[in-house]
Amino acid sequence: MARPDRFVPTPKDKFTFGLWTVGNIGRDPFGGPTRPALSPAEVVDLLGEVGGVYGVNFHDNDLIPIDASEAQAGRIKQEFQAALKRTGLKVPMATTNLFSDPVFKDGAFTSNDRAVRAYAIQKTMKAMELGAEFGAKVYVFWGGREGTDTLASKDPVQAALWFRQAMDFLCEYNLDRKFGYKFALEAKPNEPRGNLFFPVSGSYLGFIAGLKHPEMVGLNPEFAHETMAGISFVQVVGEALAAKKLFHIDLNDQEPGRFDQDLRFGSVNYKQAFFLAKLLIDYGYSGPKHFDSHAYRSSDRADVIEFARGSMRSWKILEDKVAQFNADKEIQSLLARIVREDAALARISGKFTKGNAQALLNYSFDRQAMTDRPLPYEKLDQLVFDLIMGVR
Ligand code: GLT
Ligand code: MN
Ligand code: MN
Repeated sequence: MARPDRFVPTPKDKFTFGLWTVGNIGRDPFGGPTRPALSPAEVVDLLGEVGGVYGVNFHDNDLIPIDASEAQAGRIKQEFQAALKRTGLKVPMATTNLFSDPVFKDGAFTSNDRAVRAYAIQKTMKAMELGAEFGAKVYVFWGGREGTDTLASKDPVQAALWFRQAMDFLCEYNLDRKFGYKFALEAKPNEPRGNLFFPVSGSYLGFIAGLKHPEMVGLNPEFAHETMAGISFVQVVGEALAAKKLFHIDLNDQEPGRFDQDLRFGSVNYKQAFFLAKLLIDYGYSGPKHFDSHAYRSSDRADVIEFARGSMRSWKILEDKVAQFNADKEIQSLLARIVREDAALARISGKFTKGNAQALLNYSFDRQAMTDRPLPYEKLDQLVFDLIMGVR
C-alpha cells in the first residue's frame, strides 16, 4: 500500500488565501490580464477544489465593487455565503481597499485633503461591518498609498499624526460596535508610492506604543515587503513575537532589490522560509497563515491550483524539517554548547537592584577566556544546509 502523503494540508493548519490572491488575473504595469476574472463565490469554489484550505480573506471591494447598488451587494453576499457553506471555508481576516480608487491618489489616512481622510475612515468603518458580518476577527491595515512621490508634497510629522488620529478613531469604533477585532498593521517600504510611510514593521511597533489602545493593535508583517527593504524577515517576525504583536502574517516570497513580487511561499529563499517555519512552530504561533501571493502571470487556472497547493505543501515540508532539526542530536548538542549560561551572572545582571548593580561593577571578567570560546557556526550552518537539502 502506498504511504499516505504527510504533506497534505487540513483546515487545522489554518492556511488562508485572499480573494485577491488566487483571484489575481495576471495584470502587471506592462500588460493586461492573462486569466479571466472570477466572482468571489468562484474563488471560494476554486479554494475548495485546492483542498485543505482553512479560510479566505477579502478587501471590501474584492467582495463588493465600490459602485455596486444595494441589490447587487445583497446578491453577491448571498452567493459568497453559499460558497462558504458548501466549502466549509471561514473568513478570518478582512481589510479595506484604500488604494485602488483614484480618490486615494495621494493616500487615504494621510491624504493632504481632510475630505479624503474622513472618507477613508468612513470606508473603513463600513468595511469593518462587512468583515464582521462574515465572522472576521483580524482586521488588516495596509497603507497602500500612504506616502509620497515628492518630499515637497507632505509634512511627514503631520502625516504620522493623521495616521494616528485615524487609528485611534477606528479603535474606539471597534469597541463601540463590539466587533472584537484585533488590528494588524502591514508595512511596505515603497510601491506604489516612491516612499511609503511606516516602511518596515519596526516603524509600526514604535507607532503602536503611541496609540490610545495599543493592546488592540499589532502587526501583519509580509515576507516580501521586509525582504524588499533588505532585512531578514525571520528577525522581523522574531521582534514581533517578542513584543507579543504578531497578530497575523503574510507569507510569500521575494527576490531582494525587485518590485513587490508576491511569489509563492518557499519559491526563492529556502533558508529564510525554513527558519521562519521554525520560529512560528517553536513559539507556538496559532493565528492564520495567510498566503499573500499570486501565481506567475503565465499560469492558467490549473496552474493557479498548483500554486495554492504548493504554497501549503512547502509549509508542511518545512514543518517536517523543523521537527528533524529539533530532534537532530548533533545540531542540538552544538546549540547547547553555543548558548552559555552562568547562574551567578544571571543573578546580578538579569534584573536591576542597587545590590546587583554594585556586584556587577565589582565583577572581574576574563576577556581573553570569553573571546577564546569556540562558536562553530560554519559547522552548524552546513548541517542546516544538508538538512534542508534532504541529505541528512
Ligand atoms: C495588496 C498588498 C498586500 C496587502 C493586501 C492587504 S492588498 O495585495 O500587496 O501586501 O497585504 O491590503
Ligand atoms: Mn506584497
Ligand atoms: Mn500583504
